[in-house]
Amino acid sequence: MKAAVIMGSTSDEAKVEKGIAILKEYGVDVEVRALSAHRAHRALSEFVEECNNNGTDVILTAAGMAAALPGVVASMTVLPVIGIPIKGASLDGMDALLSIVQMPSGIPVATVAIDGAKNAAWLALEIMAIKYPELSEKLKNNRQAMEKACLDTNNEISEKYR
Ligand code: RP5
Repeated sequence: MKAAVIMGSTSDEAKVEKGIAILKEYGVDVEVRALSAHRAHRALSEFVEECNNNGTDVILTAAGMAAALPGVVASMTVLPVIGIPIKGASLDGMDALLSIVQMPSGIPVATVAIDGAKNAAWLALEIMAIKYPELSEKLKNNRQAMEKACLDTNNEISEKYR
C-alpha cells in the first residue's frame, strides 16, 4: 500500500499531518512532498511521473488560495487524486475549495471539505481497500468501533437527561 501526499507549501503541513497520521496508522507507505504547482512545476511533474511508475496507489494533494496543485497533478496521472482545500488568511478557504472542485470533465479530483485532511486519508484507505482485502477488514472494524462509541455517548446523554 503506497500513497503520495503533496502539499503546495510547508505552511499547509499542520493541516495535512492529521491525514498522514491516519495513513501511517493503517500501515501505508507514505511519500510526502511540498511542491507548489506555481513555484516548482518542473519538480512537481517529475515527482508525479515517479508516482506513475513506482506502484503508488493514490495521490493526496493539499493547497490553499488559487489551488492549482490538485488539478495539475490530476492532469499528469490516471491514479486517483484527492484534493484537500486549505483555508488561508482570506475567503475562508472558499477560494481553494472552488479551485479544486471545479475541474473540467475528464480530469477529476475527488475533493473533500475545507481542511478535510482526515477524510482525505479515510477516502484514500477506502480506495486502496479495493486492492488490499486486509485493509478492507480493518476499515469495517473501525466503522463498528465508531458505531459503538456513538451508541455509548447516546446512552450517556439519554441517561443524563432522564
Ligand atoms: C498555496 O498557497 C499553498 O498550498 C498554501 O496554502 C498557500 C500559501 O503558501 P505560502 O505562501 O505560505 O508558501 O500554494
